[in-house]
Amino acid sequence: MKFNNLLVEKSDGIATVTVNRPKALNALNEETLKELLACFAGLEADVSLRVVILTGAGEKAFVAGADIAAMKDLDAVAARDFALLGQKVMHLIEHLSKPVIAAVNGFALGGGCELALACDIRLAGNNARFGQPEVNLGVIPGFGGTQRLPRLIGKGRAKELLFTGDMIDAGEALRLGLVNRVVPPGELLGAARVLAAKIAGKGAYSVALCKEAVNNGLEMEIDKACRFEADHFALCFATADQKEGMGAFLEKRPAVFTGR
Ligand code: DAK
Repeated sequence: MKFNNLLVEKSDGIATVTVNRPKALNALNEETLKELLACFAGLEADVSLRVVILTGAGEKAFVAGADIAAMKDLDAVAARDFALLGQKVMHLIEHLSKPVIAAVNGFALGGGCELALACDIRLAGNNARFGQPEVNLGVIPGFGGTQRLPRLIGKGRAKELLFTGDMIDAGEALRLGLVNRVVPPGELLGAARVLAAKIAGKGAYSVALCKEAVNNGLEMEIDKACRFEADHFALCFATADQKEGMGAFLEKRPAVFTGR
């Protein structure tokens, strides 16, 4: 599929999706959100894919937010539709059966920070800047920022970022647990690919079940969450990858997983 605002490249079971509106610092307008929806739906259906990397075009921005020019004159109904469209994208990424790694190569503000938050793992270039500056525009985050940010870094820290609209650098984001790792900008995509390749070499089904168990379990009471984990653990025993993984260990050879 051809997109106006996205670049998609696939190799060795890894897809790299680049938001490509560098003149607007990759801001998310309606068309870009709809393309992200179509793109990730296609990635979900592609059984040859193991991991997705999401990044922004150019050296300045991952995504500098929802498109302010496109939002300025919305009425309340259109604003709600726009927020729900963005939330659909975040939900699809968060629940994709394949891990999604955000490679944050500059500004990740507002909807851009929310996009990174919907990913499973965040790597940042040391030029990355994060923030939820919506209060500077007289609005609140609309793509899940008031919910995912406190779940990731804690209520008090999230509230400070949400109430002040302050921008933080990559080092502070690392200290707060907002990103997993910070690397020099020139090494960011390489680091994301190394991590993606490592994950791609594991049993795809077990990785997908890990993602599902973490995502769903965190919203449950602990005993129910552990039962949920046990059921997912049991499901692994219906796969060829479980036989291969355990067999290979006992035969003292590397496992070759097929994702089945
Ligand atoms: N939207 C549209 N255009 C943007 C943009 C954005 N978010 N960010 C940057 N641009 C455009 C600039 O207008 C400029 O365009 P030209 O003037 O060249 O045509 C170009 O990108 C380069 O930007 P700057 O010239 O400003 O570059 P600087 O290096 O000087 O500054 C910056 C970079 C990232 C600090 C600055 O551009 C900036 O502050 N950008 C805005 C960041 C921001 O406020 N992001 C949050 C957006 S609000 C909701 C739904 C969704 C949301 C909320 C509610 N509901 C419906 C309830 C989500 C809200 C947001 O994400």
